[in-house]
Amino acid sequence: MAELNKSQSRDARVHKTVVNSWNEWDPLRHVIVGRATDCHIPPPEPAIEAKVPEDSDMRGAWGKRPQDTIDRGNELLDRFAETLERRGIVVDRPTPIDFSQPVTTPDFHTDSQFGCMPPRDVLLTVGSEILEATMSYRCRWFEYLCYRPLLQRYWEEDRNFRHEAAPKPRLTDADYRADYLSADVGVQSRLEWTSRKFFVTTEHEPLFDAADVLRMGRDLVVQHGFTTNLKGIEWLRRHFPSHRVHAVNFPGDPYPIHIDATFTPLRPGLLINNPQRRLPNEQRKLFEENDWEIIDAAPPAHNSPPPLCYSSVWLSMNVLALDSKTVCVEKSEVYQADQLDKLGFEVVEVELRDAYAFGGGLHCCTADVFREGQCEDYFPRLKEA
Ligand code: DAV
Repeated sequence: MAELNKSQSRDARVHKTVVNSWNEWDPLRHVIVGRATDCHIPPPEPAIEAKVPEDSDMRGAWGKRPQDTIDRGNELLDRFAETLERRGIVVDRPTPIDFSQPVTTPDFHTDSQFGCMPPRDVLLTVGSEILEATMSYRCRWFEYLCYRPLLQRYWEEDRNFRHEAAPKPRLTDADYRADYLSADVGVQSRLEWTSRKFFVTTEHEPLFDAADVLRMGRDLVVQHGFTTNLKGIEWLRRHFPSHRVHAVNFPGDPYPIHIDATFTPLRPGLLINNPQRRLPNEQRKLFEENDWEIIDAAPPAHNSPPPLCYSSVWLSMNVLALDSKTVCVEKSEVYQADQLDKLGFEVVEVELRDAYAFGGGLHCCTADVFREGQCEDYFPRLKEA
């Protein structure tokens, strides 16, 4: 075996895929990094109308994104993948489908799909399982297909790997509150609605995006918002009976999708929270009683998102921990980098801002396959699930 040349040894390593990841901070060894290829701005649909900010340049625009921006996005994603590989992390990439294809199911129609830049939204890795989320946008219903070549390979290579898929939702109009469909709801009404958990998604059927879930060992912390409803959280609770599943919500966010620009664990005992979207006091107890410190995240370095971007400026805190001492931060996010540096982390600068528009930041564009470590209890004062 010592005689293997480089490409053979790489093959040998690839054939030893093991799926295992229990949290957001143990040493990362194998990850999926998304692609910007063929990414489309999807046509209007209820969930998207609710999320695209009222003053966004994306309102009314849809279709394939300009090729030069896709090329630039891919260049940055490829470089990020190389940075991870240089640190010894195995990186896999999705296989884009033709996102220009319309989708018609017995229940809905959409004129195009979205893309496969943010695997974090679709794939939830819990231990030796990767679970395909229900998703909650019609244009993202088939996005799991981009990851099937990888998941099938993992299934062949790792006999303990559990490949699971949550029940595909119907996504009829019954899943969405018509109140949100008016283009001029106004930010004040949105803030009032989201603070009382009146979100665009109804409780018609279980809905969740994987990026609403934080993995913290035995505990899963799930954001209730536009992309995950209470039935989705209940579905996760029944699906992971050995875990404790906690619903959280963040008043202050007029467009609450995905937890990873709002509440970011960095290492056991330390979380940063978006200061404009603070966890309500009642919900802080869970963390404080178990010796977790929640501190305000540093402000973003930018006043507005890049062009044609869904996400807010708070992608600044959408960081990827490589282990509990090392964190990847977007290169232009100098305040976030400085805060992490002062907290004692090694900061790895990664240029990604020109790829944000395709689906998010460093955490969004990755999905864990393998982190060292096992399932631990970081909330020892909680009673059994
Ligand atoms: O702040 O716009 C972005 C999350 C992307 N996964 C935000 C949330």
